[in-house]
Amino acid sequence: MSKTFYITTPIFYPNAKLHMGHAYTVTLCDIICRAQKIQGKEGYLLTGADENTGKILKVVEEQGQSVEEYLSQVTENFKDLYSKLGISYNQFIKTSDKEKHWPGAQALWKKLVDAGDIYKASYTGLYCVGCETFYTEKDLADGKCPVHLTAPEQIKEENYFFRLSKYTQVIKEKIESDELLVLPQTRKNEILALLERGLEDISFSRPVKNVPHGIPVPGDNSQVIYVWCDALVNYISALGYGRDDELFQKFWPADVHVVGKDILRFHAAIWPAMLLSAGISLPKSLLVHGLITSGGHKMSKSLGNVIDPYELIEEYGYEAVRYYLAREVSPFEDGDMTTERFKESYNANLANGIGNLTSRIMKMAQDNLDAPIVITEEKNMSEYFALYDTYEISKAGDYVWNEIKFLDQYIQEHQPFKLIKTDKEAGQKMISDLVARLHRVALMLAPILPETSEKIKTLIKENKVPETQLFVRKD
Ligand code: ME8
Repeated sequence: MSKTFYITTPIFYPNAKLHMGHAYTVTLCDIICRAQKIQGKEGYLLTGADENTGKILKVVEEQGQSVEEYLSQVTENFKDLYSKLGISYNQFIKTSDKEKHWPGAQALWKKLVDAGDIYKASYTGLYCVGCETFYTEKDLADGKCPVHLTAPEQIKEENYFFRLSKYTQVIKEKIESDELLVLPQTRKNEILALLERGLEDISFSRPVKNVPHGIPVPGDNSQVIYVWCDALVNYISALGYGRDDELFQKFWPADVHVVGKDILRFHAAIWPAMLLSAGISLPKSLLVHGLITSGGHKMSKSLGNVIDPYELIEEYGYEAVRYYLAREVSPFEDGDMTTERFKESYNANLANGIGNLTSRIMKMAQDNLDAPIVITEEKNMSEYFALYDTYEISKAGDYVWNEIKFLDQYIQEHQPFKLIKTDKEAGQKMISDLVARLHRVALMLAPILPETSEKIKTLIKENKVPETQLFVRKD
């Protein structure tokens, strides 16, 4: 079995602030990667920013900043949120990075040219400015962009095209056979249906005037590489593809690209086609998660239902956010989030759940045990960690909280604090066993609540009650 585990987030656009949806993707990746590291793999988590977009030009102009200044500020903001969420990433790739990213994008472009899959054509197409994407009639919903629900513009341009159509059949076979595993099944069906209808060749470059800070097409400075042969390449350029490929040799193919369902087509059709054309192995899997809604609606400023991750972190602590995203949102479906549900779940499962249980057990331990318990090697954790291998993160959450509930009930029924008064030895044994089970809970919590996991382990090592409650109840 492979010793490495390479996982990626999408690279996010720098034109809007990151919100709970983005926080979800990176937190999910962090949890999955931590679980693999706990199981002994060398994990590598890549994230970054998709910066060569025309979308920022207006903002930059309005604010009187240079593109570089603007982008470096956005990167700081992204990194700030990641650090507040406790994300342990290995690299933050910026597509404006001429040293790290551009050689890879240009090297891949040349491979596509060598394979005969890039050609120049005059193109009239339906362009959605919001998506920066050309749509075909088939892609539109009632003549409108399916994402922005606005009518696309007719644009005529001279562009380079990529022969995507050529790869339809082989990609279909690879997805059908799970050689490229698309999870969940609903998304696999969705992409197979799309492939069944056939793929059209797509525009792969833009005139330089539209994105002056974009990556020049090798051999033609009048064009820049357009979105997908730029953004998608981050997954390999970050590993040194096209410059120094030590990391690439070590970590590619990716174990999983984690993406939202909005960018399924790009990752399950365009990216594999590019890799096939260039003779590079395909990623092993795509985990396509749903979108987070709030009160059943897409988060939007006009509805006033946008949930700001910073506010929740400020009020409840970052682990409360990680907990909610891990347990209350399934990676396979859309998930809903309201501040009311957040608070309810926080009180029930963190303050009254793990927080309370830790205090109860450690109080009995501190008062009645002569020394800290000795932890022997934990057995039978594999059933639990296997849930992470199939990305069943909310089930993993249920598993731990069932154990927490069980221990609460056990204490209720057996009352070790009373037993100790009549039979010291039996009472001490029961309390020691409870501490040992709490230790197992701490180990299981490590991917989701890494700080709490460490705190509990330390309390057990010192045989002490927490000085302050792990999670304070909110009224
Ligand atoms: O699409 N719920 O960038 P982007 C859950 N740059 N996840 C959400 C979400 C929501 N409501 N909203 C956004 C791009 N996301 C391209 C990607 S990759 C080579 C290029 C997350 O900033 C989710 O992961 O629009 C989604 O796929 C991604 O943010 C889109 O981010």
